This record gives sequence, C-alpha cells and structure tokens, in this order.
Amino acid sequence: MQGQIDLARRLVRDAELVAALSGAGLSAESGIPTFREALDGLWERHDPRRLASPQGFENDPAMVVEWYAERRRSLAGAIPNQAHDALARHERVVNLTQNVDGLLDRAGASAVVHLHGDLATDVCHAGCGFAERIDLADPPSLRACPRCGGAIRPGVVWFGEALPAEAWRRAEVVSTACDVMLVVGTSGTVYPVAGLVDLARDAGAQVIVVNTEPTPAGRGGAVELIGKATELVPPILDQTLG
Ligand code: BV8
Ligand code: ZN
Repeated sequence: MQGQIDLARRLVRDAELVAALSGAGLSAESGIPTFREALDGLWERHDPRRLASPQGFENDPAMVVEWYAERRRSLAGAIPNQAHDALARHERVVNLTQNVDGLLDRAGASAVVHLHGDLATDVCHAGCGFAERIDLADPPSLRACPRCGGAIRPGVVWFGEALPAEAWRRAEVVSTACDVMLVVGTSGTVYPVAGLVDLARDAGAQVIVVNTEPTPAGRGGAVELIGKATELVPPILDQTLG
C-alpha cells in the first residue's frame, strides 16, 4: 500500500489542478451516517430513494421533513475530520461534493461545488425562489412558503430532480480540466455525478480512489487505495507530511 500512497503523492505533487469528488464516506468519521446508514431505527423500514424524492415528500411531507430534521440535529454537533481539513487546506484542490452536510465549508474550503445541495438551507417546493438558511440545531417543522404559500422543503437535490445548473456546469469544467481526480468516499452509484469520474479519465486525468471498499471508480487504471479517508487523504495531499 505504501507504494500506492507514494505514487498518489507524486501525482498530486505534479498536478496543477486536483478535482476532489467526495461522497458520504468522507463524513463517515465525523459521525455522519452514509446515505444507506441514515435509515436506522424507526427509519429502517423506509427506502431512502423514496424519502429523498418529490413523490415521497408530496406523499407525506410531515414525515419527510421530520426525517430531515433528525439528520439536521445530528449534523449540528458534527465537526470536520482530518480528511475535510486536508481537502480544505490544499490550494490546488477544487472540491466537488455530493455531501449536503457543509463540513468541507466548515473546514474552511473555499468555492466548494455542492452538487446535491445543502442541508442547512430550506427552499420553496413550488419553485417561487424563496430560500433561507436554517438552524441545524433547531430545524423548522413542516411550514408554508411565506412568499407563495407552497410547501417549504430542505434545499437538497432529490432523486428525480435536476442538479443545480451552475454547480453541474462548474463540475464538468473542473472534471475535464483537472490533472488528477481524487475520488473520496463514494460508492459511485448515483448519476449524473458518478459520470464525472469517466469524464475526467477520458479527458486525460489520473484517477486516485480512497474508499473502504472497491468501487467502479477504481477501474480503468486508477490508483485505488482501500482504507479510511482520515488515514489516506492527509498523507496524499499534505506534501509537507514526512
Ligand atoms: C437526476 C441528497 C434527472 C439528498 C442525494 C438508472 C441509471 C442511472 C441513473 C438513474 C437510474 N435510475 C434513476 C437514475 C437517476 C438517479 C440515480 O442515479 N439513481 C441511482 C440510485 C441509480 N439520479 C437522480 O435522480 C439525480 N437526478 O438524474 O435528474 C433530471 C434531469 C433533468 C431534469 C429533471 C431530472 C439526483 C440524484 C441526487 C439524489 N440526492 N443526496 C439527501 O441527502 O437526502 S444522493 C445520496 O445518495 C448522496 O448524496 C450520495 O450521492 C448518494 C449515495 O449515498 P451513500 O451510499 O451513503 O454514499 P456514497 O454513495 O457516497 O457511499 C458511501 C461510500 O463511502 C461507500 O462506498 C463506503 O464504502 C465509503 N466509506 C464509508 N466510510 C468511509 C468510506 N470511505 C472512506 N473512508 C471512510 N471512513
Ligand atoms: Zn414559494
């Protein structure tokens, strides 16, 4: 493994631009359950793709808002881990994240591309444009939009919903321009984000994968490092580390 880590360190050292594509595994060691794990206890009889969908919300808005309120409260006390810090500190890294937990921003990363939205915001489901920051520690329950009377819901991208156009555009530009794509903690099962790895690879980038399990991103000549984000990301990025 050390040889692979040294190879990954050399690729990062020689790169002008590193695109870091992250998923729930990046925040696992901050105590944030991955998407599948987010359904424990009373939620385990639910399918996340139903709850995190417009149909799920329109079916039972109060239940979906309550599920997010629980996730928001648990997120309020979470702190960025060493992998967030390393990704935030490295000036040649642009963060493209599927995570909605805001932990890269809290770690000080600038210009994070939030591909699936942000749990700390509420938006109008009727699309009137109303949006506001909410207090994760004291999340609002189901309420009507003060502007149009529609329903207010978390500002995250649900299954079946389009990604924010500007975020997607930036992600495509960065993925085609980067010399290295560092893929951290994502199972690569959700599209269109999972397709960014192929986009980068086809544009000539070298792919480095950090994950606790093998994933499709690890194919096609990638440098695949099996292990935890907090153990592998800092040594790959922090060239100052011995
Ligand atoms: C869209 C926000 C169209 C909400 C999320 C068939 C084929 C291809 C695509 C589709 C298809 N059928 C449907 C689709 C489209 C669908 C899709 O991809 N479905 C999948 C399930 C097949 N995609 C969509 O609907 C997208 N929209 O396509 O719109 C469109 C276009 C125009 C106009 C209208 C519509 C929208 C997808 C966004 C869904 N929202 N999140 C919320 O959070 O509540 S996705 C959510 O699940 C997460 O954001 C994440 O991206 C994804 C997976 O979650 P997890 O599994 O928890 O996390 P992850 O995958 O990252 O896995 C964790 C990994 O970490 C694991 O590999 C684990 O080993 C590793 N790990 C764990 N601990 C550690 C670790 N690694 C390192 N260190 C550790 N310590
Ligand atoms: Zn509204």
